[in-house]
Amino acid sequence: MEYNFRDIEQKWQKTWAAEKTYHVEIDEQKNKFYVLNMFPYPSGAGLHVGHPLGYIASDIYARYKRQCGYNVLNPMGYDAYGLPAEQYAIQTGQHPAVTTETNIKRYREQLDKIGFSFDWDREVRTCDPKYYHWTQWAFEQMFNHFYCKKCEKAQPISKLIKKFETEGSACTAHLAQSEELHFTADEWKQMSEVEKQQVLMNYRIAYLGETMVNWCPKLGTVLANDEVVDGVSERGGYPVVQKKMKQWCLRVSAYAQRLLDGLDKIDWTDSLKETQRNWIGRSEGTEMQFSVKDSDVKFTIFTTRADTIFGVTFMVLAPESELVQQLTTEAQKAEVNAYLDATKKRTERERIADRRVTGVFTGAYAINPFTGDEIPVWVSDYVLAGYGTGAIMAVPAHDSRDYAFARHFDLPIVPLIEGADVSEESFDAKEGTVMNSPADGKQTLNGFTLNGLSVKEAIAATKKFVTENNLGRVKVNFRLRDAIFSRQRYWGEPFPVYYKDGMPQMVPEACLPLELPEVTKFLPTETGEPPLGNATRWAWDTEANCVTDNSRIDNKTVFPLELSTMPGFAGSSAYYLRYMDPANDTALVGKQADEYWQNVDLYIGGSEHATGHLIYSRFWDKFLFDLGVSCKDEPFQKLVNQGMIQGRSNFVYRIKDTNTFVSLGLKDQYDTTPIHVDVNIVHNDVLDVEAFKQWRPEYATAEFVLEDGKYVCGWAIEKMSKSMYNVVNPDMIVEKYGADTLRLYEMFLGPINQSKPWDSNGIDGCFRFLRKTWNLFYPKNGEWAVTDAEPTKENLKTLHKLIKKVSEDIEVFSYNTSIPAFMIAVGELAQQKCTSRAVLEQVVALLAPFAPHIAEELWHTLGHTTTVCDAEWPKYDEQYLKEDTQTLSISFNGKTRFTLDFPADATKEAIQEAALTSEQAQKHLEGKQVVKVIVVPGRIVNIVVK
Ligand code: ANZ
Repeated sequence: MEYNFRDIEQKWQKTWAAEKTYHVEIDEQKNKFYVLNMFPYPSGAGLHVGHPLGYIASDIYARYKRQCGYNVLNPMGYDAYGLPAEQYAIQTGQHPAVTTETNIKRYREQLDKIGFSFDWDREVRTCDPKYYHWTQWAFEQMFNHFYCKKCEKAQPISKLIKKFETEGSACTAHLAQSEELHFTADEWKQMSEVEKQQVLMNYRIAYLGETMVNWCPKLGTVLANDEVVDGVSERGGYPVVQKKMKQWCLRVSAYAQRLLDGLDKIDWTDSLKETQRNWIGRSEGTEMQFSVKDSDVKFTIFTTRADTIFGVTFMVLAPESELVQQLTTEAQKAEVNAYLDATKKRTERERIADRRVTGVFTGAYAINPFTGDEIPVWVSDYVLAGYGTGAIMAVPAHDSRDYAFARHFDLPIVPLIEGADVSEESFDAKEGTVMNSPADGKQTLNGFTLNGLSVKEAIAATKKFVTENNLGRVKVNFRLRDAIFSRQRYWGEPFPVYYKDGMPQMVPEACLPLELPEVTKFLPTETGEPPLGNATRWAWDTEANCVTDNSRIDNKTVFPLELSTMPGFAGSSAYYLRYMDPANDTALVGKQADEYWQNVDLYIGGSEHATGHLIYSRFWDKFLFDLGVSCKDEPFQKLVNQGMIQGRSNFVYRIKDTNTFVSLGLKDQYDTTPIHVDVNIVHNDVLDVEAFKQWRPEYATAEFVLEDGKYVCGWAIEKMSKSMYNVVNPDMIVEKYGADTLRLYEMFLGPINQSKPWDSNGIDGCFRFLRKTWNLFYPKNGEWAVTDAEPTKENLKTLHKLIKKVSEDIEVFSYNTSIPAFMIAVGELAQQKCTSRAVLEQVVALLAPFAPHIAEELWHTLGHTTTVCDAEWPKYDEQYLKEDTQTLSISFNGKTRFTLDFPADATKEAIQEAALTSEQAQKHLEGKQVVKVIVVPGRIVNIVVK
């Protein structure tokens, strides 16, 4: 029988689906293993060969673990909310739900052809109300909890209300909060309902906060930093301004320390952990209070170098700081306001990246709490509003940005050590510090000095002094910000929120999900409200507990619903939990499912999610852990980043001003222009000339200058993209070579974590290998040849070498090295004319994770009636790998003369004896006396003679 991959693959895909081979349930008798892929956004373009790379890698591992006896969960779903579908809706009027559905169908068809072991019964779609029910539920929980930093845990807000009733704000010192508030229990009791709600908002984990956002008035929406380029929107080029807006936020920052500590407990790459550590950005420093001359105002700065207090020559406020208005003198008002207007146009990212020096003097002076010196207070956008306190003490002799500022505005630069060099040359711009020595020879009015201390000691001494004298406090700051959680978009999860007296109220939990309403237009309304403002039925009836017509809004029992929707990361934050128990309609995940599946053992996905999804879902999981919903406080135990598959583009060379194309080797003889040609009509860099003529009408009459009767194309490695015609569709490969070849080839391309170009040229090799494997079973005239013959020693050696190599490789995801090992083994077995069932059966079991279709077919032909997915993973036995003989070189006085074979386990004495008495040795020994024989088993025998 021939290797007919088409029939085989279709047959088994159908059987697997019909028999639910990949369906998995809790099985207390077995250990679990949870494999997860980052679920795809189903885009209109479908999958290209780069997409399945990670899925194949995880599928191999999932299948391997199953064969090792684990109960493996390997689910798949769709991250189905998102911008492209909404943009498409705006352009064409096509409802995003419709395009999303179409795209999902196409993805599913493509995925099905590759033979993944996904349990499709567990599929989730983030846009499905049954799914986002639990996204909304989690949001409500976050709204109803605050974070206590002392117990490092989320707590119900009802607990806080009780505390306020008895102690006022005394208990808030250890809480994660937007702003420090002070009130007594009595004051709390006197507050109106709205005032109380305002106070509580300060502590909620999901809260409405005033944040600076990139606002694009023309598009009517907030934009993410990477959607803004040079102050205008990336799409459309409309002006973007910095605007303070009320937005839903998640208090991710409350979890900063836990997010940092958790990294030590998980098996991720060092580089990914480092990226997260930097993103979290823990910084230990001091908050110090400065008073203002001729004013009651006091303000606080954050510094990591408290010891540099003697070198402060000016102070700087962030333009957004409320202090700017409070401190600016009449005389400076106009200048300051003009500056504030100018900086509004710049995004925070531009401000960090840009080293242009700008700023303005407020007219006010602060008092140095150590020396009593008067220091001018400036405003500049190099100080960021959202970090520390949004105000700094500037030490130009020690900090590069302060230095540049001082130079620009001609402010004094005072070194900590009298007379030290503060010239431009002395500045180590990279380090950002002129010198790292603490102040010497300076002291406060009351005699505090830092003389003779190291920097570290000086910082500690200053901190102590500051704390003891009530000048400030020690403070740990994190760079990690709270996440802005609202989007002015249509195609996202609606917030389960309505507004009463201007304050948000949660839709009762029992009424969830709150379904996304229909709208006639997907654009913002004429009055600038988000697209949900176009819905006519988007009000909440608090009596009937249901959505109702906007016309019924009376703000007594019927209230307007929230118009923003949730961002992309909402639906992807807890999806791994939902897969454990996808049909549960009373909980996100039931106790039993959660306790059995625990968390993801192996997560495979792109490294571009390092600071987005992978921070948000860790945060989300920790919150659910606090609630007792998730039993593990880290969602993803091991994480592997797969590399990108780049495109391998092909070129043809058109002779200028003609329709004639010249082959690569001859192109230098002409004046030519390279043109991208569709890689799908090029095979091994040879152009299919007829297909080329049909490719484009303008090439129908093309002529060719060939070399050796062929048209050879040029090539280059580029991003895989439609515009470069280098997109390879996996369907085509499956059609031509089969899914098993595609799977093998994707893994054969190189190490999973590296980026590498797709190069169809090598694919034949993988196909030939599978055919050769097939031929082991059907060697002569396609006749089944497997026998019950005892395996030979050689057979077993080949087999066990393969078991060892493949088992070790899989454990470290080194699939690209397993495949050559298979090729070698199959070659050897063919040479040995091995027909032994005992050997061949095990080869099939080893191959099953990589090429499941051919393996399943052979497995059944071998007489099995259950799936190869449950074939026990072969165990390797060291004894078969032992060599029977060893070949040693025999030298005389250090000169190698010949080699001899010895039994592998021969003793030194036996080797010596055999070497000396061997026939070849006699002529070298003739007339000589043996002085010494040195035997190194496995290496050499040296006979010293004289
Ligand atoms: C005085 C000083 C002297 C500083 C010196 C540094 C070096 P990290 O480590 O990142 O936490 N800073 C504080 N708040 C800021 C803000 N909102 N925008 C911009 N810069 C800010 O950095 C903390 C240091 O960055 C602080 O310590 C402060 O400058 C500055 F030789 O204070 B330093």
